[in-house]
Amino acid sequence: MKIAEYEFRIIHLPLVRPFRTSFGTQTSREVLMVKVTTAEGVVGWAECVAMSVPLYSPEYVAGCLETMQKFLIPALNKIGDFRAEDVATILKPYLGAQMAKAALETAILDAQLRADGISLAKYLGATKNKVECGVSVGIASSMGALIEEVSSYIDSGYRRIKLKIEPGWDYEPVKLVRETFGPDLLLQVDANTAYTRDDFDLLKRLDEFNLLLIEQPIEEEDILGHARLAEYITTPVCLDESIVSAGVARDAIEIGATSIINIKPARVGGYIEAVKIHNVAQAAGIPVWCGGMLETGIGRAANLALAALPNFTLPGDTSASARYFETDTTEPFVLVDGHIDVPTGPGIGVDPIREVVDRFTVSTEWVK
Ligand code: NPQ
Ligand code: MG
Repeated sequence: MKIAEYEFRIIHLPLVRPFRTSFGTQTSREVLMVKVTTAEGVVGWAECVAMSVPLYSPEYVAGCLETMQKFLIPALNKIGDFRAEDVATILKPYLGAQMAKAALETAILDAQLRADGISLAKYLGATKNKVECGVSVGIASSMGALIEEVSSYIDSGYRRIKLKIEPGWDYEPVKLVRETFGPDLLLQVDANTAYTRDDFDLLKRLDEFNLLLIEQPIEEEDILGHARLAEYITTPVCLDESIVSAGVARDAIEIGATSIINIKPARVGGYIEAVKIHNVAQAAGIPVWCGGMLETGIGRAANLALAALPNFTLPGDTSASARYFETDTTEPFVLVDGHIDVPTGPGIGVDPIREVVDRFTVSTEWVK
């Protein structure tokens, strides 16, 4: 396959409500969209999940765009004719940049699968045609606002609630949600690295709430610290930020740092590496679930394909379009009885709505 042109669009989409985590508050989503066109005229799409500012990961929108333009695309152009399966190997000399690499690989894979008439779900090894969905709930402005928001998601049918926590917003809100909605609610928490090795006693207090898991309580590099915590508390520890490759996943499992894994394809360089993590975890008896990065429909479609693999046994952060956006870049994904359908068309199976993308575009660039 030969790529004739890369198109980059930066779009700004307003969020339906501010999303507060331990690392900041987002009120709109800046998204870098990637469109590739092959020499035969087949188009592929992906979105880069990096945020505007390097708060969740070291990557950020402007940096990803520069990395792709300056290093990654020239490396691909030097090879000229390649398959999507070759992209990771071609780009390997350039360190890090998982989100930038994932966006390019996914757009190229989408074009390849459209040309071959195969859906991404089938290509990755999906065994389900719909996936069970959870929702991530930001740090609220008050206890009342929290209960109102969680109530509305439960009423919409979400099968699992994830509360964002940070020091000062942990024990009390979790207790209130557990008491309000009862013992059967699937409930988990995500700290986005907000705690340290000195907070283990505080985190142990959450054991009484029978949580499904605690996600990434301490810093990304401290995998041993997570293993120590996992021995100290009964709530299962689930790594997110720390898992940057299948190799790290294998090691983290082996030392007992993670008994469940949040898989985000963009955090590990793409869907092909994500399937490797799925397989490593499956072989070790470790369940996985699909994370979310406030993707628009383009990224959401691809995540749903991945979440349809057999070891994705817990509901993911693959929420409906309406959780984040009033207007999505594709036809909206809707929650039906707690599930979202996995797209079945070739490639990611959805197309951007031209008029919507144009309306929210703030800049466009092309690279041949
Ligand atoms: C997580 N996502 O699991 C992330 C973190 C996150 C759904 O909780 C803009 C772009 C804002 C990406 C906020 C969820 C974000 C973002 C939070 C990702 O850790
Ligand atoms: Mg997380």
